[in-house]
Amino acid sequence: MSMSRFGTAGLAGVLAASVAVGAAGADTLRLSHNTGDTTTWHKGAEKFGELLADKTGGDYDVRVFPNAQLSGGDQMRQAEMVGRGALDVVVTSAINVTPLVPEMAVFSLPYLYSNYDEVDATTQGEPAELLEDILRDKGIEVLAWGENGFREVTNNVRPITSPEDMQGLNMRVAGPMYIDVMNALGANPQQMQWGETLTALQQGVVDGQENPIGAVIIPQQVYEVQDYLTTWHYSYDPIFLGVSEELWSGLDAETQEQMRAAAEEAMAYQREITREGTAEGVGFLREQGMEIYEPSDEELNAFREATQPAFDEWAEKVGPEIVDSFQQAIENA
Ligand code: X2X
Repeated sequence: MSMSRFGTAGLAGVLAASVAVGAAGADTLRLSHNTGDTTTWHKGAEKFGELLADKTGGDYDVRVFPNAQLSGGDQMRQAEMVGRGALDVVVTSAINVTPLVPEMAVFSLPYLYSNYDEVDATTQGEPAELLEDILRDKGIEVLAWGENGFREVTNNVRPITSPEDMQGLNMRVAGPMYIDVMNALGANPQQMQWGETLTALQQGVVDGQENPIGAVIIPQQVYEVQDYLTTWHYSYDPIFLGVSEELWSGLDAETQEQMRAAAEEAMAYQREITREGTAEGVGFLREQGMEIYEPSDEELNAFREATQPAFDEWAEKVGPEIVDSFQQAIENA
């Protein structure tokens, strides 16, 4: 969907109204996310709209705005806007919320998780509720957790096989914690909006970036502008679907239940297609001409050790109560 459809005045109107009345008298919720319209984030958001319309008998529907267009391209600002009721719904990843809620960095601590079972024990279990409580205080009701995924590194300079290979590379990163991780590896990190990254890679403004294969690298064709990928799995990033407390608290219990069920089903679907895309991803990327390096466990350990200072620094920012709860659930997974 393009902004021109509304014209300038029309878009201002959409931004001003909390809940717009859409076609056939349905209340239309505006949902913002910060990737393109080919990603699994977008598919999950569209699925939420379909399920919500279905479950509420057409009382509610959803208009999905990709590329953070409702926050002027600023992917970090979406959560804050939902928090104060300026947007109805957000689908975004944990790292984008760390300026508002630093504790959200817990999910993405370098090498916290080794596999999906460990991930699910936290995002689909009690540890995530600790974050939900904090987000509620910031005006965001989290309805369900989905998946951006394990973030893999790509670049145009050389294959990355050890921490030393990262030295001096100009790396685009999304958020503050990744700046510290890249610094620990001796790279030159630069914070940049995702919406500007593909052009920056193409023009050589930066050498590389890191993102998950199934959710982002394949659907957004990162392989067109990057030569090398290493499956270093250094950081996991969940997404979530959250609605503004202002909207949520005004809904009756039945509608809340329908909306939560729609979100849970939509994010379960989103997680499934993301994992499928990731599982088939390495083969596909090779076919597209990328050179893929898959580190051994021993090589992964070298990356883990090199990024430990950033883990320690951010574990302190997150706080021991939350970190312990995550580590405990991971041990029992
Ligand atoms: O900006 C990114 O790298 C992305 C799309 O993964 C996030 O939103 C964190």
